[in-house]
Amino acid sequence: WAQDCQVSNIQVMQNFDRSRYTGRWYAVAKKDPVGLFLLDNVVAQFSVDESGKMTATAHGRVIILNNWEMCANMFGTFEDTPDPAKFKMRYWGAASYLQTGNDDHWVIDTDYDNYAIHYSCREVDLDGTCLDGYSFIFSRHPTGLRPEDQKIVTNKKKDICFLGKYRRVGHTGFC
Ligand code: ODT
Repeated sequence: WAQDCQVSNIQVMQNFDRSRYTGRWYAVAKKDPVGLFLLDNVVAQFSVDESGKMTATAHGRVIILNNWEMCANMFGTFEDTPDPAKFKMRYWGAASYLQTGNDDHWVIDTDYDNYAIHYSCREVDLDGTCLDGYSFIFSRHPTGLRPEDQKIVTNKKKDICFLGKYRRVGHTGFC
């Protein structure tokens, strides 16, 4: 099908299995939203609680008040939707001056063991395309994506109309 960049037509992971998604994911690339927050050294840890709800923690280097660099510890709870791969993520920081919000959180694709592609559109334009969104490419490996996963990820970046908009997310040990 022709890729038309309509947010409502974006294909997400089929039969998403939240329990296989649990554990640590290293961000290797990010497409930033307007007013970016997490800069680098981003690691997310997903869990499923007793009631089956997905939760997560994340940390990453941020700069707040324009010049104060710190490691932000963040928390998120995920509200289910009729599509098992689409969630609403409510998030907040360990400290009150960190960002809070309620974003869409879609899992576009994952093999659970190596790579995952996350997508969030914060603002849909009048024409149905995404005006302000962000996306993380995650790897189970702190060293990055395996060569065999890179093509899959590139294709998915194209499908979500973010190809060429990512930057590499480094892991320097700051957090
Ligand atoms: O960094 C930005 O520019 C915007 C994103 C800020 C959201 C950070 C909230 C993290 C809350 C804990 C959840 C972890 C799950 C992370 C998975 C994907 C990225 C939100």
